[in-house]
Amino acid sequence: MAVELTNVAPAMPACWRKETKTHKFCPGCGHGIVLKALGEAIDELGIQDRVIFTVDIGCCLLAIDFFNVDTVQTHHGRTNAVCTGIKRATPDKICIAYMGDGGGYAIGSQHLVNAAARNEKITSILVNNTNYGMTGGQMAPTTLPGQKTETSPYGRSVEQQGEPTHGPEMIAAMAGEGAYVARGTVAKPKVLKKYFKKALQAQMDGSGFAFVEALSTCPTNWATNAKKTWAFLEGPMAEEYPTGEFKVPGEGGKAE
Ligand SMILES: Cc1ncc(C[n+]2csc(CCOP(=O)(O)OP(=O)(O)O)c2C)c(N)n1
Ligand code: SF4
Repeated sequence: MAVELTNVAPAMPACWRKETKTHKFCPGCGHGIVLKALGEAIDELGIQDRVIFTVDIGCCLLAIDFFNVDTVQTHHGRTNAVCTGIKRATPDKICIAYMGDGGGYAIGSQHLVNAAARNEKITSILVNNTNYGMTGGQMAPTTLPGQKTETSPYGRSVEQQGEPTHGPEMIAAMAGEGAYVARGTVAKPKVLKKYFKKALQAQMDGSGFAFVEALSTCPTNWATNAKKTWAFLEGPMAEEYPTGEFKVPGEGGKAE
């Protein structure tokens, strides 16, 4: 359902709230690009009136009033579980879980893994910015080997903290037939939107669990200027985390 907009810039997705406010993300944050791609995907599929959006605690919660859709704020790490409950209670709704890498891969990993194992018919979106953004840049499961954070001042040690989590690879290996799994990046928003559309379509078709990780930027905690922010995203992050489709209903799939 297209919603008539009054004071939204034409480039904004129609499903954004018409009472626009200044967004709350830091300058250069990737969350806004991820959300714009998601909003356009919702618009293009024409599902705004069916969407229920659940947001984790973290900088992702700043998306709570972005879209003109029903939105639920969950406890940190519990977004996939809450989203699953809503979907089971209202199967005709399109339920989207939105979280950070701390929420999804650390405290909430059990919910992500078990939602995938049960092939829950939800769309789960995880923003990988290699740190805990909201709480000041602590090490996350996705922090790169050698990357300095507030809690790894000498760089992440693989010996002590293990290898970074590769979520889509893990979910693709365990989710059942009909699941959709991909990793995109804010460096390629059109491709990211394509993945979101496919992940939403999988839910609309009832085919299986849909999971998209989005590589994103956090210049505030990385302490980077615009040039260094983009260089980190397209250099070390892209190297550690290949983008592409890892599982497509009926097809399989592999990273680029
Ligand atoms: C149960 C619980 N534990 C810890 C916290 C503190 N906390 C708030 S946000 C956050 C980390 C968020 O990081 P991430 O999930 O990576 O999202 P980002 O802010 O980077 O988008 C933590 C640990 C909390 N709110 N609730
Ligand atoms: S702290 Fe990082 S993730 Fe959070 S809004 Fe700022 S740039 Fe974005």
